[in-house]
Amino acid sequence: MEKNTGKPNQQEAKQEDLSINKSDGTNKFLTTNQGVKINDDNNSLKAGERGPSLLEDFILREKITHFDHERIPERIVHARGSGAHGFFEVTNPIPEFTKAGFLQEMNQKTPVFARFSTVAGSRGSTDLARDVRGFSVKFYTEEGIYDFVGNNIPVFFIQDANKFPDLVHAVKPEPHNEIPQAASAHDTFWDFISLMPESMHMIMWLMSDRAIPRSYRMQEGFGVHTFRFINEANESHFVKIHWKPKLGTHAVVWDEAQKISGKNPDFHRQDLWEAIEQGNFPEWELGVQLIPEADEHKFGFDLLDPTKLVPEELVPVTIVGRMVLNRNPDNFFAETEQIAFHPGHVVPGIDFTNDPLLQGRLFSYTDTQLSRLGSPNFHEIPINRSISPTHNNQRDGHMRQEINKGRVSYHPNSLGGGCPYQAMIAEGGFSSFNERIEAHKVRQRSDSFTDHFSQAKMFFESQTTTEQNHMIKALRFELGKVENTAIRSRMLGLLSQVNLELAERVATGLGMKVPAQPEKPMNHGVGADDVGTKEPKEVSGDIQISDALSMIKNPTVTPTIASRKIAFLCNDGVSEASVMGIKKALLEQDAKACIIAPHLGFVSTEEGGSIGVDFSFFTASSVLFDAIFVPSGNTQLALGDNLDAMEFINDAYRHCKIIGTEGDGIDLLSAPQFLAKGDALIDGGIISSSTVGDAGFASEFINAIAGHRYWKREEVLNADK
Ligand code: HDE
Repeated sequence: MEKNTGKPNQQEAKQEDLSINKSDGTNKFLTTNQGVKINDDNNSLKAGERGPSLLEDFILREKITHFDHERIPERIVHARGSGAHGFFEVTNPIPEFTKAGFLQEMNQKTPVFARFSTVAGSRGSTDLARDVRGFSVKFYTEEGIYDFVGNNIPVFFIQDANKFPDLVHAVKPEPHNEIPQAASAHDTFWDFISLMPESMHMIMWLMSDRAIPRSYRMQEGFGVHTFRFINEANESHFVKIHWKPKLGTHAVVWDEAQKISGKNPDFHRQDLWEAIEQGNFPEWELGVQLIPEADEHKFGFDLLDPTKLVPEELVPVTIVGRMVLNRNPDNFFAETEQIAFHPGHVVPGIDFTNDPLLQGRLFSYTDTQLSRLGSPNFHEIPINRSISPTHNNQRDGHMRQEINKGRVSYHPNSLGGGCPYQAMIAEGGFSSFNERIEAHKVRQRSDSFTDHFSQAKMFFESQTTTEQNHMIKALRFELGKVENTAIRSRMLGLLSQVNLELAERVATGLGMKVPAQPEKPMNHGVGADDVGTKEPKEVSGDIQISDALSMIKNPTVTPTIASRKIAFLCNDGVSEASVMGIKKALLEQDAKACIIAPHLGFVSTEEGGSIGVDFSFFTASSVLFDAIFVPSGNTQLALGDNLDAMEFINDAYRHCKIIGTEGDGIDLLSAPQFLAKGDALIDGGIISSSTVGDAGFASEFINAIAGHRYWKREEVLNADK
């Protein structure tokens, strides 16, 4: 009987399982793959010192052959990603809603591996593309694998799986010239979107700062589809699954994102890796919105429609546990690349709904692993292997690892004593929820799926002015890159149905007018025989404003600067007391202080000593830091002549970052080249103290950094109404 034993601390079980496959060459001989010790790994076997290589050289042939086959196809979507190990811990058991073994007991721990990704770009593309982020978590439960395969945005572009290849073809680089990489700002994407009004809610999210997170650690996760939880009594509740980051949800700004892409395309990957190495373990709370079966039709939208979310004001999120990522992989390929997620990997207590997007996904994921990982035995790859034992009658195939004993590989059998035997439901056997279905076979979309604008409008109108401005600029950028004006015009027509001011302000940026009569979408969502039968519905909604949708309206519950990076702009003659005092205060809060100077090595200090330099202005950039500090020092003002230093301060100012100065450090901001000109533009995001070592200053500076950005500055900077 292998039903969940409810053992509370299984968190190391997956590491123990992986350990049998780990290899370490320290203090070992170099060998071939056949175990033969190698005497010379530098020279191939030749007929004479200057002669031809010999085919006989099995060492050379084996090494080159393996190298030739080192690459596997990248994921068709979500190719660029990064992951880590950790655990999930129950903080609020919910046996009344689900019998899933890993959610039953307080403090019960389950090992997990999480992978975060962008969607459109290739494996080597930038982390900071404007894109949805994949958010996948493999739970190694005692009842088998449960995969959460979600995104950092709670809705999706399309309602039916049949449109997914079209969507992905439209957003990927255009097929004739393979341009642009990891970007939606091109004609084919917006051509498709302009003909798909159902995508408008998702487009609002994609044009918001949610699509350019500050860090993988500072983003939410959503299951998108409505799933089911099933309890022991076989009762079903609809469930929407959320991950809420402990560090709060934060983003960068678009100008910053584009610069990061050049300065450090591995920005998110490195941030995740370093945070874990430094012991700042990323953490999320797992929350659920639970809806009784009887309430299925209670809402103004359809729970099966993946372009809709359930506003938290209508159904609150109940927190049930937390996930902590505390261990980096040993090997990127073996773990992060070979991990294979599948929304169809569920355990008893979790089940599907008839969301037509989800239904299509249930087919796609195993299918894609067959070509990506090359064999139906991908479940045997160590990172994919279940920690609960597997026994069945599946056999053979490429690269089979398991050695199945006995003569029986079929069921039912008598020769093997009927083994392996089926599990009763009470023994943990999976049985699908017995939903009653009585229907005609049709290729049609439900009328309840035709309201495409209410929630798009709710999302836009729930944002703060700062966030709305960012969305308008994003649309001006994206549509500004579209060459075909008919596509731009169709988009303006769709935007006008979300919010007229939004459409008009985007139109101003494009130098166009919002069309008086939005163009009717062609063939949208219906078959050729049904054109015109299902128009998008007029705007109506359950609620108009949902504050939960705004990042700025929801500051971090426990503000912290842990793992934030602060650049100290230094020059020869800097005050050591100023640098060391603030550095100490930041380190005490687990933040990172980096010394940036015109050259590497050391800078001499006012006091006659020296301070080690982490980066020169040439190798660092403001966009790679959360805030900057200009210490006191009588030659600091000379930094104003350094072009890179000037760009540093201008960018920090423009991206609404907190800038701290001590003593005469403030003078640097008065250099005429800087956007921030000392007293003239001092705002709430510039924290200064005229004296060095003022404890009040350090805590004010720290509190301001914990607030992420001083967005109010944009009112002065962006007079672009
Ligand atoms: Fe995926 N998706 N998807 N997707 N998806 C893949 O599977 C697919 C969708 C998501 O870190 C692929 O192993 C179809 C929604 C994530 O390894 C592929 C449809 C959501 C990841 C696939 C969708 C997702 C994938 C490519 C529409 C959010 C990365 C490689 C019917 C709920 C997992 C792979 C990882 C990956 C198909 C829509 C999330 C081809 C057909 C909606 C996070 O199977």
